[in-house]
Amino acid sequence: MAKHEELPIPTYYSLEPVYGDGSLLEEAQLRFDRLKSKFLQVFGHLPDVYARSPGRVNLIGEHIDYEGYSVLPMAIRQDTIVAIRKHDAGEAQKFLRIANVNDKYTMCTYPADPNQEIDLKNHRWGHYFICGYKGYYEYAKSKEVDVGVPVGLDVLVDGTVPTGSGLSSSTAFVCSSTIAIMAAFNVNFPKKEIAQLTCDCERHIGTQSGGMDQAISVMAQTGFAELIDFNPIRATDVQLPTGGTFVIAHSLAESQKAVTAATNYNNRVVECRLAAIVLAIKLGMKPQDATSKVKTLSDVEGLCVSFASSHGSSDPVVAVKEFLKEEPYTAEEIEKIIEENLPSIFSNSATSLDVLKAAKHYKLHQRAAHVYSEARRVRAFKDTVSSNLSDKDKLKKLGDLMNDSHYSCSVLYECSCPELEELIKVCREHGALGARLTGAGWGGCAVALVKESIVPQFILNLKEKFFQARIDKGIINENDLGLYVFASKPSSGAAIFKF
Ligand code: NG1
Ligand code: MG
Repeated sequence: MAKHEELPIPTYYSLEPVYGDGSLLEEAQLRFDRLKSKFLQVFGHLPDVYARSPGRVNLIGEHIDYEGYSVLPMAIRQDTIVAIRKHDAGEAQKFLRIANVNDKYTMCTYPADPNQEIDLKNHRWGHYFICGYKGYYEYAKSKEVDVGVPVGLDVLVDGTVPTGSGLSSSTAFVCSSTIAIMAAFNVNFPKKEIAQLTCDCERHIGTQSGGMDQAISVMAQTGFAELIDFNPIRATDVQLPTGGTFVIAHSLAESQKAVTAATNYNNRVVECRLAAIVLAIKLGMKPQDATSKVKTLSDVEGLCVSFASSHGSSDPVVAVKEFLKEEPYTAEEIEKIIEENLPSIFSNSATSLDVLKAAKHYKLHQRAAHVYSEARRVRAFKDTVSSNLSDKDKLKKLGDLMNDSHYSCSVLYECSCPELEELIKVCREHGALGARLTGAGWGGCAVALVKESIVPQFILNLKEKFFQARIDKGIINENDLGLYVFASKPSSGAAIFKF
């Protein structure tokens, strides 16, 4: 059986292979019918082809993918679907017209130019499509695919992944867009290459993200979570224990990663890079080697572990405790240790320079301690799932690992928020074996592991103890509750549809 990552994106001629049967299939049929009729109404032509790519919930392994460590997400049923038509070469206008079934997102028009810059100061929802557009052309060129002269494109989008929720709505949109463009030009690549190119091109939006979201969105298999490894990117099916269900609940605090990147997401990427460089130097590397070669904490794990082993341990956190003080570092303190000024280390990244302008200090010890301990929890999660423990004992252990992960995200990485803390407390008090923030944090969703038999009661408890107060204040409508708290099963990945 060929490995997932070697296979191209599958092309289907009906919806069943992705949406199964029953209510999900009916809902999908309605969405695709509406997409087709609206496409005709807006653009006056039928689409050539369709693509879809799902959102994801990360079960464990938070803020470590950009540090080179494995993570363990699963695809959810919510996805972005895209209908696309390539203009004929002769057609005069060379524009990309990106429309959305949701009128909240008005049409965006861009030139048919793969070299166009994305205006980060003037964020528009359509910019994510341009990330995929640029990604396709950048990659096709590197593969010497003859892309011809860029032609205009008509595109219609329908996304059901809640935005700003830590469920990767942005990535579902970038992946479905990129795959739709490929399909319109009758080009396909192995999934691992699409996962990598969409990871690289989504960064055009300004966040220095890792590759987790794109890898799971592209390579997910129905019924399995996936262990995602990097360098090179690959996915291994993970059969979750029976008897447990993952319930996703939204804290109703919006996580606007693209807007707050300089002080949140990208700030942590910079802190991890600096922690890795300082650790390397403390562990004997010459400063100019460390500043030029060390990029991530996984680059220096070997040095940390060999230090730890001389102290009878295999835990890299032993080296963090020894060599990184717990007090925050000032820029000056770091520059003294690394013998170079920070702006020159990050001179090739405008978004990192934004971080340096905004940062007051750097919590190197805490960020490194989180990353190394979180990487171990992912391995422990995977080992537990494949152990010969009873399902009951597996679920208990997974729940404990999820709770430990949340503690580390909240206290060491400081990417939680009051609403998430309240929601997770309610989850744990009302039946969750484990509960943690999922995705970047600073808002968005929590994921709870719940015994299958009590899921309906659990969701009712969340409604009563968390959502009811928000319903009473009019923050959400009672009949929309299913958008904000729902059980999720490991769902399928990206696909192309031709009807
Ligand atoms: P979200 O914000 O949930 O889409 C982000 C990053 C991931 C990963 C997680 C934290 C993007 C596109 N994705 O996910 O790479 O770093 O945060 O584990 O920014
Ligand atoms: Mg995202």
